[in-house]
Amino acid sequence: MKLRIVVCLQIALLVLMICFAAVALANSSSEINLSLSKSSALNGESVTASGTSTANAWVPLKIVDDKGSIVVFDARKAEANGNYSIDFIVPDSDSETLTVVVGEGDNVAVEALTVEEQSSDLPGDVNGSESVDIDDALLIAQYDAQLITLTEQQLAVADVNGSGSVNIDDALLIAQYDAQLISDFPVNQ
Ligand SMILES: [Ca+2]
Ligand SMILES: [Ca+2]
Repeated sequence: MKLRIVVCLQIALLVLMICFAAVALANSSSEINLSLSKSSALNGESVTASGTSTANAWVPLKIVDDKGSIVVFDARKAEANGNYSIDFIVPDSDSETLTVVVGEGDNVAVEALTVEEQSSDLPGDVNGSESVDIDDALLIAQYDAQLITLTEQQLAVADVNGSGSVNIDDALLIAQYDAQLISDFPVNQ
């Protein structure tokens, strides 16, 4: 069922792209260009895509994640001098890199946007979710088992007992906190 929806969406997308291509062929258009206000951003941050296109023409913008799914779609009209500007919010996604595409048909411009890791100063919040729960404990357990690596920032918040190292003791404290057996961490006391 889910697959069928995906296939339908892909067909719809294809039809849409063909329509855009047909419109682009019908109108002689100026070459579009694109620049982003930043090349890397956090989820939820605002980024501005701007550049020049055909005067008074609609500029479609889409953002594609690293699995090829469109995660943002928007369109703005270019001004009489061809300038356009589109603000978008970096969507919540697992992608490390998003591809920003403006224009239509074969007149498109593409820029890459790096999604920065969420980071948090909250003791115990290893995954940067702004809350401390069992997911954070699991990350530390995986780190302790040398299955994953953690960034310096993550290691700093992971050491909840203030021992100077990050290991299963910290994970256990977070698990206890998650189970409401303790209400604070030694590092906060
Ligand atoms: Ca967390
Ligand atoms: Ca520790």
